[in-house]
Amino acid sequence: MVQLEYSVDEPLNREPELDKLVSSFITQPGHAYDRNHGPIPHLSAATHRVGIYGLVQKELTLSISDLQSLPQHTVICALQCAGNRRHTMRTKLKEVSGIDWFDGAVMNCAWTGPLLVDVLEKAGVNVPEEKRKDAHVAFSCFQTPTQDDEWYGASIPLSRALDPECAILLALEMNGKPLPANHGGPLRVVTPGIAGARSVKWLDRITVQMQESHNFYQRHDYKILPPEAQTKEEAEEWWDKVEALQDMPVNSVIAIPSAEASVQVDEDGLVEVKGYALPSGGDGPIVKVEVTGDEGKTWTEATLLEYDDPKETYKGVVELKWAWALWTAKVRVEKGKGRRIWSKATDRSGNTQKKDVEWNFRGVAYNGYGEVDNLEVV
Ligand SMILES: Nc1nc2c(c(=O)[nH]1)N[C@H]1C(S)=C(S)[C@@H](COP(=O)(O)O)O[C@H]1N2
Ligand SMILES: [Mo]
Repeated sequence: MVQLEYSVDEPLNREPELDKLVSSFITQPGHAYDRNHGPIPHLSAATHRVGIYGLVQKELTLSISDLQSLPQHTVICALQCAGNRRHTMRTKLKEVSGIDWFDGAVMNCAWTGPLLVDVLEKAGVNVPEEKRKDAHVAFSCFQTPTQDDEWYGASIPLSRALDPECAILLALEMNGKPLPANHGGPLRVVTPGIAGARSVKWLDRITVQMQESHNFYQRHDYKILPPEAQTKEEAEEWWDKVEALQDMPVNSVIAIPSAEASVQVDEDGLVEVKGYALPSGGDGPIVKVEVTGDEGKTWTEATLLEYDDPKETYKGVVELKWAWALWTAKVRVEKGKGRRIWSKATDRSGNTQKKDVEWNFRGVAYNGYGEVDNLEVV
């Protein structure tokens, strides 16, 4: 019997305090958010197997040590819930449906394991060239029921899975240690640049197929519905017409100071601001973050913090295009109450945050300016 922690009715969902979250470039497990649609299974790395099925030449069943014997890759990438910042959409625009995430449903970790493409090549993808653009790779976890389905599943386009540049990983380690159970141990998918919902934990099965995953969370959730879909009933007619959310948009968040804080200006009359920024999908890294203390009249360019790895823990990982950027800035804010600060990030491909974004029923992919409100500046 698999030991379960938490339950379908009360799954573990939590996010860290923002000042802790931005205190280190690599997020330690104690500062990482948890998002679960059901209980957490505690699986044994000694007996767990993953099946490779569907449109392949040879079906495979691989153990954790089989996966360890393939070439290992380490990718530093941000993993974020599509609902990160939902609270801002809910309070600034209009009520939405979903967990009230603030700005902390994201972690930036070093993930290690074989590339999905290497495992797929071992099985041999059996989809004719002309059909490959319409094919998908589905990931399933059958360990426990979830809140809206009997299992958990997701899929990504096959083309993305087969592109080594996209770095889709079957992760066995998080920050150089075996994956903890709550983050999907002993095996999870990590989909850099793609919404966390597709990074299936406790992975049981990988299927090459011509349709997207049939799981509720692929077909009936995690989509940016048009604003006409205002209620659950109205949403029903849209789920099949709107594409599943894959790439997350460029984003930034102000972690320090926190909303409603009382902050003191320094001798130059400036307030110190700190936060993180995320590139859009595969368009990273972040190249610029700007901050304003006068509602956009003037913008100050933030300093992007260099990632230094004194112990060379992640030697060989040179590419940071999938990672977040931590930044600091000093910005002029007039003394008084009710002050606000905004941030705006730009990635390598020129994607920039806009001040406001359109409301959507599930409150996913919110990426209006980063902001803190109601500051008292003294
Ligand atoms: N099996 C399984 N995988 C899952 C989920 C889940 O509930 N069950 N939640 C998904 C969602 S919505 C997110 S945002 C991430 C959260 O990963 P974390 O709990 O490690 O933060 O896992 C994804 N993978
Ligand atoms: Mo999520």
